[in-house]
This record gives sequence, structure tokens and C-alpha cells, in this order.
Amino acid sequence: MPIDLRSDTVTQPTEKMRDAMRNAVVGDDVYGEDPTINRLEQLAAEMVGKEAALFVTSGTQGNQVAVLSHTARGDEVILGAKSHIFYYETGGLAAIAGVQPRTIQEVNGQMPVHEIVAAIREDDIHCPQTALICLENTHADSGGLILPLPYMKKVYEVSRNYQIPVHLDGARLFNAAVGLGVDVKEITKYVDSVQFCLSKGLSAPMGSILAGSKKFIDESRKWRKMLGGGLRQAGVVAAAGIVALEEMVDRLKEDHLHARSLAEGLAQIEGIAVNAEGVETNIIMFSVEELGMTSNEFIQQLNKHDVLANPEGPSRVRLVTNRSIKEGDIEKVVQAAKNISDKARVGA
Ligand code: TLP
Repeated sequence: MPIDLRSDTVTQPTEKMRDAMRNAVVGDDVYGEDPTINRLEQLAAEMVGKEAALFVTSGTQGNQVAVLSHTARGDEVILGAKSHIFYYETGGLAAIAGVQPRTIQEVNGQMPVHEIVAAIREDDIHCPQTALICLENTHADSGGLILPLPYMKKVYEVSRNYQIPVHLDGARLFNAAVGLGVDVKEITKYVDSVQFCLSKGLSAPMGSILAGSKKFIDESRKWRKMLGGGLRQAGVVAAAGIVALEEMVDRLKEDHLHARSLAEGLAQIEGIAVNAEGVETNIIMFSVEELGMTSNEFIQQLNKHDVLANPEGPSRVRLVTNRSIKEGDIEKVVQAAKNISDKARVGA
């Protein structure tokens, strides 16, 4: 088996999840009759401190449903230029919700607050309505950085002043909470709605949660139906989601420790540029530019050492630690990277 660091989405369900799935009591969720889904939604809402929650098929579906519920066609949405919602959701904002993205370049995963304020539209006949601000925590493209709580608070205060809702793409929300050492509600109290993934480090086979006010979730349930996400006996997968929330949150610490020690190992290798102290959660980004290789060339070499990774731009490589990592794997990856570096520098 290769060491798979392409993403934390590659995690397999645990034995306990498989048992829970086999034994799940299910019903037709479009009629609201799946007791396992109902339990998951209630548990999730309680955990993030919101009135209600909705089980959705994926993070992308949860984010798109949230945008649909918060906005009307022609509205403007303020979000990061490298946010997943803008960058990696196949243009869903424009194609599905019909809204206009107003992007702001993030610095360490954060859109500068004064730029958010400056981007809010005036009440003018020529202007679209600024209907939503989206944040991402942890911020994937910046290498899994955590948005500091004072930053979340500031954005929330701005949003209250201008009466604009805030949606959080919290695909890795629990990584942020574990990284900060706080209850997840300390983060979600600064947003109106939140989407988080069960299928990443938490290891469930599929699904995300969208949470918010009861009114917001009632509306979101209709949009989810329109997008083809009205589920039937999906308690078989929601059962794994319950195990994910009850048992898998604390273990994210392990992914973070692995990421830090992997980054520290990589930082010793000539030609690899990585900020090991900057690794806050489970994502490591590093540049191979100095080796005179593209990220794809470097990854092809890694593959020969049985290590899988993803490119993030022409010279940036992304590694995401996850539950599939076994004892000794970190050392093997560092050794593989060292061999590639040695070979590249001899050939140069
Ligand atoms: N991210 C995936 C890929 O789509 C890039 C990954 O491997 O990291 N928000 C954020 C911040 C995400 O990182 C992702 C998935 C999503 C939303 C979408 O979740 P899914 O894949 O469940 O639609």
C-alpha cells in the first residue's frame, strides 16, 4: 500500500463505523423519517451551537446550498481569491446560485478586514447587493492555517454592522478547534452558517453537515432537494458520521503532530522550501522550485518511492496527513524526498 498523502479524504471508515452502518435503523429522509440522520443532524447542531443542521452529500453541496439560501440572483458574495468555494467548486457560485463573486486576496488565509469593509456595496441603484461574506477555516490553500478567534470576531462585528450574514466553509473545522485547543462553538459563534466535512480527517466515508438557524436550514433543505440531494435511507452513511463526531475529533491531534514532524524533516532537505513552524494543522505545502523541478515531476519521483501527493501550482507540492499513516511512514517520506533532492542536485 502506498503512503497516501494526497488528502485526508482518502481515509477509510473505521471498524466501528462499519458496524454502525450495518446496524443503522433507517427510513425515508425526504419524509424526515430516518432516525439515524435525525440523530446525526441533532448531534451536529448541538456541537456547533446552532438551532438546526442538515446532512448533505459533500462539502461542495453544503457550501452551494448555503450560498443559495443566503442570497438571490445577481447578489454579490465577498470571499477569498483562493477559497475553495470560489476556486474549486467548478463555478457553482455563478452557475447555480447566479451570484457574483467579489474576491479578496487572503494573507495567511485571512481576507484583510479593511478590504472586506471596502468591498461592501453601497445602497446604490447601480450596485449589486452584498449578500454574504464567506470565510474558510482551516484555510486549505494557505497550508491549513487556522483563522485566529480575534479575526473571526472582527469579521463578525463588521457583518453585524452591515447586516450581512457570514458563512463558514469549515471543511476542516474540527482541525481548527483541535489546533486552537478550544470547543468548536468558540469558532462557530462568529458565523451564521457553517459547513463541515465528516469525510476528511474524521474518516467517515461521505457526507458533510450544514448548520445554522432553523429558518436557514428549512430553506436549505429545499435547495438541497433541488440539487438532487434529497436522501432516502441514507442513515446507513449517517451512522458513520455519528461515530466520526463522537469518536474521531480528538485523534486529529495525531494528524497535526505527524504534519509538524514531516515538515521539520523536509525542512532539513536542500532545495525544499517549507516553513515547518508555520504548519498549524494537517496540511503541508512546500516548494521544489530550487531543485529545478516542477511539482508534477517531483510527485512522479515520489510515486516511485510509493508516496502519493498532490500538486498545488507549478512548483508547490501539498501533503495532507491523515489516519492511514502508520508508524515509520513519516521517516520514509522524508527519506524519499531526500533521495529525490540528492539526485536532482547531482544531475544539476
Ligand atoms: N477539498 C479537497 C479538494 O476538493 C481540493 C481536498 O482534497 O482538500 N472546502 C474545503 C476547504 C475543502 O478543502 C474541500 C475539499 C471542500 C470544501 C469540498 O468538500 P467535498 O470534497 O466534500 O465536496
